[in-house]
Amino acid sequence: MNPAPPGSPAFEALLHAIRFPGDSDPAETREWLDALATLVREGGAERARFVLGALQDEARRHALAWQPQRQTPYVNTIALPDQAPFPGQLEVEQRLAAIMRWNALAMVVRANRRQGELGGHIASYASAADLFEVGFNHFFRARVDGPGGHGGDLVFFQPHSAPGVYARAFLEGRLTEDDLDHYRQEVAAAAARAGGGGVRGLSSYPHPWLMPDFWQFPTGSMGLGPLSAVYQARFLRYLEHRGLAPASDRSTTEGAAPRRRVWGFFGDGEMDEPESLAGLSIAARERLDNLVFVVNCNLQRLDGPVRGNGRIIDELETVFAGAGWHVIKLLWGSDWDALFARDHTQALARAFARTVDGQFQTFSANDGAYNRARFFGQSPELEVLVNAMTDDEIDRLHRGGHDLVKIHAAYAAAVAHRGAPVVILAKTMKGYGMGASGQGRMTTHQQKKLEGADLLDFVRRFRLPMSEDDALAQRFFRPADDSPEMRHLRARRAALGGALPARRADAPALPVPAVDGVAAFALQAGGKEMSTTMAFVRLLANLLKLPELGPRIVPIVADEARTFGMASLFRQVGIYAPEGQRYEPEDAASLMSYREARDGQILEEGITEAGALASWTAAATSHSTHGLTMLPFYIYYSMFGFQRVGDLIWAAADQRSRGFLIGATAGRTTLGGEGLQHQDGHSHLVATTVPNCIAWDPAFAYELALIVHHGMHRMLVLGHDVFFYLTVMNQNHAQPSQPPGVAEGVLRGLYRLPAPAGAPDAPAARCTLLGSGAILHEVLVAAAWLAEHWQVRADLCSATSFGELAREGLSIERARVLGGEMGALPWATRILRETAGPIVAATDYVRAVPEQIRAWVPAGRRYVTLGTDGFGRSDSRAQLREFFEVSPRHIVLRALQALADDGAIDAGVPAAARARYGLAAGPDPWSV
Ligand SMILES: Cc1ncc(C[n+]2csc(CCOP(=O)(O)OP(=O)(O)O)c2C)c(N)n1
Repeated sequence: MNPAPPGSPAFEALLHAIRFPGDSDPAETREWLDALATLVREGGAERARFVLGALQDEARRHALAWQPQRQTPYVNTIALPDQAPFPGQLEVEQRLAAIMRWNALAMVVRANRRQGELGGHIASYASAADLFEVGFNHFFRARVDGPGGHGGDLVFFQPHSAPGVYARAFLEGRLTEDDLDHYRQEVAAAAARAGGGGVRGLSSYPHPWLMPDFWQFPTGSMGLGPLSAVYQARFLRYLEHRGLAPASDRSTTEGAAPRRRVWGFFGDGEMDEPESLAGLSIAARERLDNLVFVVNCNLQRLDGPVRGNGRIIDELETVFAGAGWHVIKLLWGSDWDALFARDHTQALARAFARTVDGQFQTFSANDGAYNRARFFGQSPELEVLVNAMTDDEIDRLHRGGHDLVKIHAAYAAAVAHRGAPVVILAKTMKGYGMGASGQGRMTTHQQKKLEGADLLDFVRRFRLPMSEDDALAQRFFRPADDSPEMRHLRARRAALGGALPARRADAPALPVPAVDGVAAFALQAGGKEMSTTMAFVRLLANLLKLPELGPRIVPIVADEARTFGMASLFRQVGIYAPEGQRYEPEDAASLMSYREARDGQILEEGITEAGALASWTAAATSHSTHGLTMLPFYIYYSMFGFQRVGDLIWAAADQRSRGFLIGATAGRTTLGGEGLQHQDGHSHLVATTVPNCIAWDPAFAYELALIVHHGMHRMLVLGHDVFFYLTVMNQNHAQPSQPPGVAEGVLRGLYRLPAPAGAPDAPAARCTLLGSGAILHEVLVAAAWLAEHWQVRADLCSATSFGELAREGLSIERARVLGGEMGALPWATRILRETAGPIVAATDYVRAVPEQIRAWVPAGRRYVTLGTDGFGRSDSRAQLREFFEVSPRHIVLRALQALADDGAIDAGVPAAARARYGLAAGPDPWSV
């Protein structure tokens, strides 16, 4: 019982002591508190904030080293009187949510009953269902074209909650029952389709690659979703500021077009990923109030609690608030309102402050009687709050994230917030409603089965109008078309523009000029000294000047523009900065001055390859997310690409990105002094593992120009969902003009180069040298030495893409074996057949790169590969090429050895060559 009646002096004193333990002068404190209360009452909130700010300033003057706490009590941020009214038909929406839950559950359980290995998740969507449903019914806008239309909101869904999104699409008539029965059975569905069935397989997680008209954003790899969502929101602003997309409503004016928003639904466990938090600062710095994160705080991850001994919501509150986000805590449902209203001693807040998440989880896993005894039984003040409630009512007390009214209020506050991104920390229960075997259990994440009593409990708990039979058989449930549920569902989506998620791929094509119009300098280089990096930058500068294509190009750098000679672009097209340039740049007088502008075109990301890749992906998928084709070129240190942010590249590939990744100063020996952590010898190998990535290692400026042009044609004109990876290097070379007739070979990955000057007409023997990128130049010298020192004639080939040669070879081979088209010859075989003798292939990458074509080398021809396996070193390019044995003398020796092994020259020649060039056995460069 309350020790004193509320309002009495004794009660107030008690309350004060509880709120401010250790107060040495309660009367004085009271005066200050009363003064503040008067100020708020008479001056209003604005005035009160001003005075508190002034006090803080004064406190600093007195060097009090005082800071306001970022963490607030464990209660809802939105007070009951400030809660927006719920506009929907609450009961209908509750029933709809229950149906989604059921169908999602049935989908997983049925798939696993059929084939136990398929997997899937029930518990995550069980916690997220209400959060999704309020979005679908009230907030997520679909894209509507034409006047008065809307570009569509961009929604990132928590990946293992995908069954819930399918369940909704089923009710909306976008998926059939047969489709739901092919959840995680994409191969079987494809086979059924080939046989005339209309069924489609449903991917485990959101994968635009697998369901291109449905999913927009792959989120299956934890952490990439949050990062991508931030950069999507930023890219949306970039398009607006550059005048490429209609400016979004920045006011709250009634009737103004609602702004496009990025909504991101993520797990609380997922927030542990470094990428999840990596974009928080930029989102706040650029005031991205078009971005809402909803963190589904069910307090559990896969193995156990997210923060058993702490409170993840408190932790995330301080992290997000510290980064400058507006934080909305959505912790307790409406049925708690009455308890809070009766809780005059703030016993609830104090009890929450003592309860860690591991304990909250145990409370969710147990029933009302347990919660009465163990939570409310902690003190008389708590006990009295629930003494008029039954155990069942206690059991049904909702967490905020399971209360449609509270969720709606939080979302409404989020979309009304201006000047900062918003995060909603929604407290939910993992496995909500899954009964004694699921809800809040440690093992719930892995649960794929639900049987007998649990199924019936579920149906009862959510009041689903299903027969026991249907429940036990896990039949899908679809209310009649004219039921209030279905009518409401259709009406709400119609009001919000249609179904979602929906991926579109109907952006108009962009014209690509003829290659000689933009790259004559490279095609007719005529021996001019130039590096391929320089050639790339010059080509980019020319493309940027094109009236139609130019504005659609998005140059992206992660603080390396100067390294790659791109500083001139700062002035030419400006660096995107939403606030413009609020300072006089130190180099204002220079022709290449550092120019930031609100409509700047370059995305200068600072030192974040992950952020740069997320920007690149946003631009590379603009054709589908914005119906506006953009063409990003992200240029970076090649070591910090596929290796550093490879998983982001994989996700970009899933998302059907179109654009260019430029691995600059690539190769293990081309970066000279930079050493072990900078010298990349394997990005080309990783690149070949990404199915829609086409990787190129050009040696000459004309190759580079032809390849970039080819890529633009495929991506912008033909609309192929591919992206190009090109390696370029800073080493200057005399650039030849494009020889006649080579274009096809350049673009298929291999072509013959003209014979080297001084090639003997009547050689002692013949061999073939293959090279790519930087090392092709070593190969050219080796060919000259072979002729001059050993009277051996070398046929020369440039291999612009080993990966493409290998892919084509594999396809042809497969078709032959499976009885498809016969007789086609892989391009590599065709070209190499025109050459003679053993073949030596050398690149600036690991040997596995040229090894990819071994199977397509013409029969009977010896094939020797050279490469840069091992850790890099700091030294000059020449020293490094000696060390990795890709210098001319090593290439010559290998060619001679191959000829000797073939019996084409005297067996003693290699020894003579070793003596002549001073080569002897030593440790392997890759030895450890
Ligand atoms: C990068 C990465 N690591 C691990 C996983 C495997 N995984 C999938 S879901 C999951 C737990 C997710 O927990 P949480 O984010 O809290 O979401 P919940 O299911 O609890 O809603 C893990 C570890 C993954 N998908 N991606």
